[in-house]
Amino acid sequence: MNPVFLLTTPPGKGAIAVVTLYAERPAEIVQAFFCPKSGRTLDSYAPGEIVYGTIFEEDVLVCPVSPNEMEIHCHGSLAAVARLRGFLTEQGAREITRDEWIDRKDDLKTENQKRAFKALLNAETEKVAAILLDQVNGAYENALARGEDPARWDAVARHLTEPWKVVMVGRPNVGKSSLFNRILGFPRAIVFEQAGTTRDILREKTILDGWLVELVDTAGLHLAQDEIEIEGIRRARAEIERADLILWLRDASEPNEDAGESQFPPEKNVLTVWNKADLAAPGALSALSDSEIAVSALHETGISELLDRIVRALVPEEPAPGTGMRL
Ligand SMILES: Nc1nc2c(ncn2[C@@H]2O[C@H](COP(=O)(O)OP(=O)(O)O)[C@@H](O)[C@H]2O)c(=O)[nH]1
Ligand SMILES: [Mg+2]
Repeated sequence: MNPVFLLTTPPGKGAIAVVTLYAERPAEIVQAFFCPKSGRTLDSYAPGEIVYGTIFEEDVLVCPVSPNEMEIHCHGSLAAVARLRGFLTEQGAREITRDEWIDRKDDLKTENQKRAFKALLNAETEKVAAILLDQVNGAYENALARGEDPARWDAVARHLTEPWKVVMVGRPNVGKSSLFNRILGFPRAIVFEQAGTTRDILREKTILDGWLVELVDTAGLHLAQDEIEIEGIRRARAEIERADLILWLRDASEPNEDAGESQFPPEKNVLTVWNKADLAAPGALSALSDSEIAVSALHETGISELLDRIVRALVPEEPAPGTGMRL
């Protein structure tokens, strides 16, 4: 086993840097430059014990993790890490990347487990982390062994690392930007009573029920004269092509008004959102279908129901713990 080491924490990114050394006898390498304060030799410490000491003047903690693995916790500055790197290299240890480290991990047997582990290191929500951890522990291989077909979870699996795309379209002034801000919970987009306020695409990442979502506000779809608006509409169409869900906003105060373009690609998931429900005529919203919902972005009514509907449209069935997914 040739000695190698990994910078677990990128230098300069934290107060403490953690460097992990893998070797036949890691203590022999580390004691060349590390002095335990106790005066004992490093190899007299058992795995799990923490050893306080110094590398020249600098305070360091050394943790024997297992017979072949030793962590060194030093100051996180670029200079301190560069010096430690130099010492380890002088002792014949080679630095490895995170990818090489994952490839060497012998508890990760399959490519799916390795991909899950890489994704887990960057998991953004507890829900995503729990699903990825299941895959690290072999949920996908177990599902195959039970004769199940994990392919039905492919879309969910893909969106553990790449957000679901939810695109808001509709005529100018129906309240797309108001609703965009409401869902995000902060005033990201400019809202204005004049049509044509949003001309470019606005996108913002958010989390809905633990799932990663990219919410996209567009210029709307309508016949425009001015060239900037026309380009905005062209961009909105491009977003529609890539959407996992389209929120088609309609104005509940003018239900009979021409709704603008409604020819979405047939395979697309579309939820019709009647906004400005506060201005709707009595009874106008009483007979909505399963693919319609009424809200008021201004008065914040119907928003939590809308969020539930968005989540159920994206992930119709919540995966049970232990569900196998192909990454
Ligand atoms: N009464 C009412 N007004 C709204 C509602 N949502 C948005 N508005 C108003 O409609 C106008 C256009 O809103 P905006 O979000 O800019 O529409 P967009 O052009 O579709 O992005 C603004 O004056 C908003 O305050 C709502 O639910 N009820
Ligand atoms: Mg707008």
